[in-house]
Amino acid sequence: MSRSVGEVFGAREGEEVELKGWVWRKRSHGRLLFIDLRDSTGVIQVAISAGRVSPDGFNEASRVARESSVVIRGVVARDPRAPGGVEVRCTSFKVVGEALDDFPIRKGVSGRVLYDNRHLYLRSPRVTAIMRVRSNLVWAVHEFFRSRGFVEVDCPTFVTAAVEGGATLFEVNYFGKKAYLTQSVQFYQEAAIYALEKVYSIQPSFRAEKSRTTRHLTEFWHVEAEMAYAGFEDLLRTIEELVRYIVLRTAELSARELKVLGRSVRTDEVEDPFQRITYAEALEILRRRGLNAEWGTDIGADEERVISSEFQTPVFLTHFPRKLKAFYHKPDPSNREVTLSADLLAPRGNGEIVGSGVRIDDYEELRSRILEEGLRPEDYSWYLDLRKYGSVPHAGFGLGVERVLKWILDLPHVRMAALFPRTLTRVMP
Ligand code: NSS
Repeated sequence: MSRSVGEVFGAREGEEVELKGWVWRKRSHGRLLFIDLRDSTGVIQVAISAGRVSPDGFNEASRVARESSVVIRGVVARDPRAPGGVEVRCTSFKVVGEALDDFPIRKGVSGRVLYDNRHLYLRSPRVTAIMRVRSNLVWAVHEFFRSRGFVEVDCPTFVTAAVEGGATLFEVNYFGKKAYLTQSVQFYQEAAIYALEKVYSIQPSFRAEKSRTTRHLTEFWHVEAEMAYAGFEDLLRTIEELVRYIVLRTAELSARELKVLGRSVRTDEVEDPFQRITYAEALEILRRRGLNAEWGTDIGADEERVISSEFQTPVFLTHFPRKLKAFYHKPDPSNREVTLSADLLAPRGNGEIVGSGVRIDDYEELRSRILEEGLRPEDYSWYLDLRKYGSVPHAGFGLGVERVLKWILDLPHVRMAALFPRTLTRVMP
């Protein structure tokens, strides 16, 4: 029976195993060859000596090029000289699919070459490990919501109106009509809570953002949730518990991958209660640090870096002015200039990972905010309808999967967290 590389590391000395994988690296010492065999679970050294395999097998192994697919059989041996202390001493070697050309992914090639060849670069053990951590992270998100009675909903991608302002919409020709790719499924979730009360989704969102930063993708995966009968405090508590759960659970599920990456997750960063500061307090920090920060200043990447550097935990930035937030945000009843909104900033300059808020639940108030923003109530007719039939206080949030992974794994760029990243300059491969 075939075994995975990961299993072989735990196998008995002397056990016979079959492995199916790819040639990651090769070293030749005349009649002794070493192949690092790669599969989805790791890399293991295979020693092929001329005396142990058939002459045909040895010939095939001598000629085999990097990234050819192979099936090998052999005996498990503990050997302190082998990476990870285990090797397989080969008894049979068979090529399944020969590599026809030199593999373009080599040590020292530029980032551009790596991402032009993302379809091949994915095979690198480090990228494989990141994708596994991502999968664990998404699993943790499902566990969290399922254990709390949230229902998963799948929302449309073609939409007809902006959620987060019109500037970042991708337009699509929808049989001669104008449609857009969704920026957020929030409005559909708001409709769904009147049936399901607590819902969540994990879907792609699209933003035509012309920002060349280390944290912007034009297509990113968005964890979003919406809760009926929820207020500001419920909202912040849910976000904090989710983020803490994601970090701790992903670390727990990803021990092997973290070893490959040479990383440990900073679980200490989420142990204490997350700090909270208002927008007004954030401005004071900025001023203290010599930045120009008048009321109404947008909190961009640079400002976020300065603010989050003052805290060891993720920090909630709350009560943004109405003008800085989308029209649906509910004004704070005790100061209507600001909204019951909160962004969560990750430590170490990673910036915003969550955007959230309490929604306006009053029909007339929502309609007048739509008009005030220069939007057309007709475009939001069904969204307004939700406030006509048994409206309730409600709140929700959105969290970017790639941004959270960037923070947890301390990656230099969000593109490293996406299988095939989409950015301002890249839609291929
Ligand atoms: O624009 S957000 O702050 N908020 C919303 O879209 C709400 N409508 C969500 C909701 O309440 N249901 O985006 C939420 C998060 C943000 O904090 C980031 O983590 C992520 O989505 N995000 C992005 N990640 C990567 N690239 C880009 N361009 C991006 N934009 C937002």
